[in-house]
Amino acid sequence: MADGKARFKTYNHPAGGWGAAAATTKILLEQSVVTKGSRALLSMNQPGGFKCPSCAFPDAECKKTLDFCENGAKALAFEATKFRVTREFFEQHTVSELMEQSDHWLEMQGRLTEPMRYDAASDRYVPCSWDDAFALISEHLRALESPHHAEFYTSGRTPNEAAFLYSIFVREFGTNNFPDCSNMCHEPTSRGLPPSIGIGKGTVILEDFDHAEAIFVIGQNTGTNSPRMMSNLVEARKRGAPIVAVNPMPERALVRFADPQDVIQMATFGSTKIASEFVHIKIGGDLALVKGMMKVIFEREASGEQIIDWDFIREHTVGLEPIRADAIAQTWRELEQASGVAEEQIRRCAEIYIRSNATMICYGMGITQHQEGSRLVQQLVNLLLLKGNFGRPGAGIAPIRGHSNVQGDRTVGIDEQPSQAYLDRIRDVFGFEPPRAHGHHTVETVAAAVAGTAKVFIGLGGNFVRAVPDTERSYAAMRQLALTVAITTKLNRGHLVHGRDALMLPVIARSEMISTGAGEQFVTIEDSMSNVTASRGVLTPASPHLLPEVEIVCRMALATLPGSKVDWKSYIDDYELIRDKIAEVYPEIYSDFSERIKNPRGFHLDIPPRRRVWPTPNGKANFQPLPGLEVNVPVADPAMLRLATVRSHDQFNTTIYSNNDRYRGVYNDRMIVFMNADDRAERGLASGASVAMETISNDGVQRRVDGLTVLDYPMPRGSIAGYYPELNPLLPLDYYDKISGTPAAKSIPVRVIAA
Ligand SMILES: Nc1nc2c(c(=O)[nH]1)N[C@H]1C(S)=C(S)[C@@H](COP(=O)(O)OP(=O)(O)OC[C@H]3O[C@@H](n4cnc5c(=O)[nH]c(N)nc54)[C@H](O)[C@@H]3O)O[C@H]1N2
Ligand SMILES: Nc1nc2c(c(=O)[nH]1)N[C@H]1C(S)=C(S)[C@@H](COP(=O)(O)OP(=O)(O)OC[C@H]3O[C@@H](n4cnc5c(=O)[nH]c(N)nc54)[C@H](O)[C@@H]3O)O[C@H]1N2
Ligand SMILES: [Mo]
Repeated sequence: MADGKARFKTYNHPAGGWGAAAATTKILLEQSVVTKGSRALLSMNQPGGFKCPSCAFPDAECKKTLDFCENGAKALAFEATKFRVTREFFEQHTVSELMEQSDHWLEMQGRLTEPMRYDAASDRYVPCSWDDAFALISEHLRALESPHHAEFYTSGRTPNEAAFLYSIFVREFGTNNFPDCSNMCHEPTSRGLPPSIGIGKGTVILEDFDHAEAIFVIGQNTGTNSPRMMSNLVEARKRGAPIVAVNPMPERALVRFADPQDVIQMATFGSTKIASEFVHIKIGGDLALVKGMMKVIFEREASGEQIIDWDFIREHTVGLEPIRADAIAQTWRELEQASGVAEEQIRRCAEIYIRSNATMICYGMGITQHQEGSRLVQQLVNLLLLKGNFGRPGAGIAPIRGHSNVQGDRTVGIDEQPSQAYLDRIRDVFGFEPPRAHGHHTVETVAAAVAGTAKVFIGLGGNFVRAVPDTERSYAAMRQLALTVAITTKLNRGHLVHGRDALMLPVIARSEMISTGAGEQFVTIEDSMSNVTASRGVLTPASPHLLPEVEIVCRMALATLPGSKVDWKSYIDDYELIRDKIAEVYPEIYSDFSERIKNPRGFHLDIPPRRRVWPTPNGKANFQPLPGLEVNVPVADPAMLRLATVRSHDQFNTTIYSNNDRYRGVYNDRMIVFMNADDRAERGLASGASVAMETISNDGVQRRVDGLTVLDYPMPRGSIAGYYPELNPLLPLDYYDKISGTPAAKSIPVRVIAA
């Protein structure tokens, strides 16, 4: 798959440190943007600058002079690249030829430069004017029998202003079909938390890291996916706060980390041991770990110890008793078996939790991407509630979100299941009657394409076909559509797997300036801890033909909805008018938006559980049950292994920066199966053997990926890992959390067989 030979070399250094510094320089060099990139890096996450286009972790308040990380620098370098995809490029390559290229190759071609339309006769993308592009969209949308035959995807890099207008446009057009990258990501947070605590967002802020007495990091690869959080973990560790890392992969940065921004550590080649407790959990074993910890707590409480915060329980919660009975009823043998963790270690984890007066639980895709992802998130809350770990400094639940504005997009209306109260507000503010029926999430969108009811797909950012499950079926389904529109910055698979008509609409990126008839504009984003801040690009756009996302949304609306009640024209020029409308629709959290955003540090959206106020129907925090110890449908096949599809250190979702994964010791290859040597030997496979993987399912569909290499790796028995998106063909479309719609990408039942 790669240009050279795959290499494996155990990474013995701490994560971060000089390795990260060297990697940053190398990337800027490769994209030929050393001066431009370095200059732009100085503005990233600084007041008056732009927000890092990589992850959603908040930036530190003046703590560091430079607030970016190796992977933020990569995201920027690939956005600011000097390479360009021009009309000449498309003259030279048919779409079928491009389809043969790897995701990495497509990404390396550079930034898109002008709107293009697919020409079936030549199998090429050909230039097309912006006016013609909007006319084609309007023609297709207006020809539909029902507005529900169109699907409007959003990826989480889209800023608030564009996402808000998009949600208004689509609702005025007449549907709530809002598949979103969040539907594959932290939707179990957005759907799981509200019944528990009344809001689908995390409850901690950055300062809480300074007060936490214990931090759990569960199913999240911090050093790679939210590297800026490493500074907080390092500081907490130096203060002596225990950190419990729960992961089937001994992720390097969670074990040891040198802060590349810490001059002393860099100079002395020192590093901080991060996890005081590394819990080598089986895939899907977290439920058993939580129940085991609870069992310890309830049993010790029953024998006279005072552990549980009874004042808090009585005043603020409902539903403790069934949770207690269920935890007590579990046997240690079953808990050990389901978690893969010894009783002794579960007791140590409980001890850390018991001793701490302020516990924070951070979690990522290792928790959400299971068939019971939403209810698993609720179990983490149950654990926190026992000791009143809400509304107190250093305590709370901390979903670590992915895309930089994925949380913000949801806040401002990208929601396929909007509440009736919200729809009433849209009606009152904009004067049209929005559709009331719930729309499609991501999996339902693919299903509608498979069924042939979906006809038009518009993607505001992202790389839908590559991110969704069941690659082969999804590709075939998307190819049946009448029109696909990709509003993007860079070439990706989504442009190549397209409908009969297809458009590629290139946008101004996060790091670039937006100038309109009313002068220079800024956009806003909401990070993973509900801070809203302004983002002002500093670079000249990659091409003079790019448009801002806001303008593209407005012009789609102008072309499609001639009798619209919304003043789309005014929003193209003046983004403050958009923020004023956001304030009108969300007065509780966004009042005085335009004024408050003038604060260079932005502002924090209210999170009622921080004040021990619970916006649930009964006004309480509710313990939520999840019987048993399984978070996935059990499979009765002795050869079955659970596959987690994960990110490497050198990718951002479907964007592959390189074929290396430094911290895991993998170079020049992504077709890897991380596997316990005993599981490998049991299958009669040699170390480094070539293998294939097949999904175990009973829907009669054959799902298989060939060309893989087994790598002996410290995985728990029965748990294996490999890379997303290469292994998405193995993930069945109907294998998802029914509450949130999130595909169970961390627990695919597979067989590994000799090639
Ligand atoms: N550089 C970079 N940054 C990113 C991204 C990127 O691709 N690259 N993507 C962004 C996005 S959209 C997101 S959502 C986040 C994703 O960030 P993460 O949540 O870190 O996502 P993953 O890399 O998918 O891996 C999650 C971790 O879960 C572990 N895991 C797998 N199964 C289980 C399990 O059953 N239990 C437990 N406890 N752990 C398990 C894996 O070993 C892995 O360490 O990062 C964001 N930031
Ligand atoms: N098997 C498996 N599948 C998964 C996951 C997994 O862990 N395992 N993770 C899931 C998760 S958490 C997520 S979030 C999804 C990600 O799904 P998406 O968000 O759809 O995918 P990305 O790879 O982030 O999208 C990258 C593309 O976005 C475009 N882009 C970049 N910047 C901008 C911008 O500023 N504006 C616009 N308009 N476009 C831009 C570029 O063209 C780029 O090619 O994938 C999901 N799929
Ligand atoms: Mo994500």
